[in-house]
Amino acid sequence: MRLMILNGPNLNLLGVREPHIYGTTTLSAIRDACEEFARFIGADLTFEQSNHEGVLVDRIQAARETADAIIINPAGYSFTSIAIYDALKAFDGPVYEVHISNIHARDELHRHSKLSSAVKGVICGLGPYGYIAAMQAAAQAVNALPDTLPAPIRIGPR
Ligand code: CA2
Repeated sequence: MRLMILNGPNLNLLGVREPHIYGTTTLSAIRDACEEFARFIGADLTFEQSNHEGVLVDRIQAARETADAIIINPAGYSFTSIAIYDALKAFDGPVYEVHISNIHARDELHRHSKLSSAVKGVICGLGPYGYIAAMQAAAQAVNALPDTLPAPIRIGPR
């Protein structure tokens, strides 16, 4: 499975500013954990962060040729970006939206993601572990979890 993980604006500041909201884990530590989990499930991973909406749109478009699933933490663009919404709708594989914090428990400005109706699943409030949970869900969705994992993890209850 080819997996693309995209991170939106200001997530490069994770672990450095506002730890009371977003915790103390840096984006580089999250990347390391995702790379380790990708090796564990045999996935090819690209992991990127951009502060620019157009760059994120370009990456999502490129994923049409290079990825089987997308995981995106759109950060502030969750609440504003029709361009990212349109790009995600044009991707054929499963897309998972991840938020480190529980956006439903946040202030009005950070509560309603415009992108959620363009994705297969939303994970929020699990902290950095949300990325690993999303990777597992993405691999399960495209039937790419290793056979060695227990059936409830690979295929879930039927
Ligand atoms: O919880 C998340 O992952 C968010 O996507 C993070 C976004 C926020 O706008 C969403 O409501 C929820 C903000 C990312 C900004 O990250 C910072 C990290 C440290 C210091 C300042 C900003």
